[in-house]
Amino acid sequence: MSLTVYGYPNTRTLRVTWLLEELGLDYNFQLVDLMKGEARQTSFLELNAGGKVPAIRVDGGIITESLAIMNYLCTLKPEAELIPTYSAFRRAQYDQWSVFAIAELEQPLWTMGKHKFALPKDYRVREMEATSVYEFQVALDLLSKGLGQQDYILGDSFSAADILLGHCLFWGMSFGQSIEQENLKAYIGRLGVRPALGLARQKEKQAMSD
Ligand SMILES: N[C@@H](CCC(=O)N[C@@H](CS)C(=O)NCC(=O)O)C(=O)O
Repeated sequence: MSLTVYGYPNTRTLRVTWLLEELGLDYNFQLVDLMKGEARQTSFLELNAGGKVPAIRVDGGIITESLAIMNYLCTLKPEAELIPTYSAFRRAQYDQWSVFAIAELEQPLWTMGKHKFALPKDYRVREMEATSVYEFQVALDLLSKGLGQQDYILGDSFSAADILLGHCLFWGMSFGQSIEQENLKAYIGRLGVRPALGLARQKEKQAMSD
């Protein structure tokens, strides 16, 4: 099977490359330089009409949307158990926290990003910032309660939901958001030292210098 990730550093692409490194699957990283407008070029729009990364090509087929890509990749190596397969209830908890990451934790960060740099200038509303900061803090409190004293969001074992949540937490820090909950600080520390994350970051760096 041949697998290509279309991506750009410091974006949601990291969710996919981090997961691939955790799974130990081979892949090619194809840089789509967002700063040079490559995502808006016809060749890329033919792959992803939305002009966004990440996208993956698997044996000729294209998948977009980071969560869908992640869930698909987990099915390629079910024995890694990065999505629970042993219990429908566990799977539902995995879905709950993945959707929470996208809908609650990511959404205010993306709103901040859109109104700072991503939207065309005329559509940016400065006042969205305060609302988004507030919403991110509400989501952090919910995550903190859900995590409790567990090491990972589903308990003792690491899952792909931790990648999504961890990515949003790193994103929040890079946007200068304060994260005061002690259990979240420890969670960030635990996720941040995973070798697979380091390998994924190296791959991105390498792609930029090739
Ligand atoms: N919902 C999509 C969002 C993808 C997305 O917005 N990607 C950003 C980078 S993180 C992008 O490609 N932006 C380029 C653009 O909008 O021009 C996902 O989770 O994959």
